[in-house]
Amino acid sequence: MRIDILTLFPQMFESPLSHSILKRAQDKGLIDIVFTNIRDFATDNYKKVDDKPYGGGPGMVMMPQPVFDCFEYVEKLSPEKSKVILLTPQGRKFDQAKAVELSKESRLILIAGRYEGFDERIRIGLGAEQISIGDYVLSGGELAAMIIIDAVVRLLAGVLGDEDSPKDDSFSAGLLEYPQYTRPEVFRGMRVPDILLSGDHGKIAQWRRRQALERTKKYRPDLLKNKNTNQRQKKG
Ligand code: 4FV
Repeated sequence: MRIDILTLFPQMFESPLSHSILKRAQDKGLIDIVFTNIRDFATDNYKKVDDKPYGGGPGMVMMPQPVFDCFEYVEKLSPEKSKVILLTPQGRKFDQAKAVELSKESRLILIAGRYEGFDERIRIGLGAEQISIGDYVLSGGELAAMIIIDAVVRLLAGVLGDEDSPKDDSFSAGLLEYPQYTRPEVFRGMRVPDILLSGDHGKIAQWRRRQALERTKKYRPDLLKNKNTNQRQKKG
């Protein structure tokens, strides 16, 4: 998978992408991550990429020209069809289902904004999909882009070793994950549930399912509503 990132702060990505799973995925050639600085496409001497909002109001807005020119330059860098994503609080909320969907693309182009946001013609003109990582305002879209990269790349074949397969991730079945335990059997008086020591995989799977359901009911009942809605929709 090729991932292009358009940003005013490419250096912000250096550290998060150069450790553990994401570094290994790049070293294995499973992903190719390319950064392009939007400011390199500013046309005036001051390398201006933002301007005052029409109609007044606080803050500054990302100008269309530098983003369009940067995008059209990046698009030509590779023949693959790309999925263009604008990171913005106005976007559809990112979730595991969207991560799975994006992991099937051959190329992603992520556009990270700054200031108060993008001139609306950027969204319209680039036919970009808007994605939000949550209902809060960040100082920039870079962290949001990193979160999407992490959640998508770990789903790509060959990225996660078998030891940590995403198969029964939280949310993959629309439920929170069941409780996990590892050695020792007793820690500070707290015992591992006997069922997990029974070796009866049928009973263990049943216990885990029940635990996942109970936890979801307790901590995220909203997920159960979505789950039932999705199932009803599937049944049609
Ligand atoms: C954001 C979010 C986010 C808004 C203006 C950066 C900031 C500036 N992006 N999910 N929440 N972006 O807050 O994706 O462009």
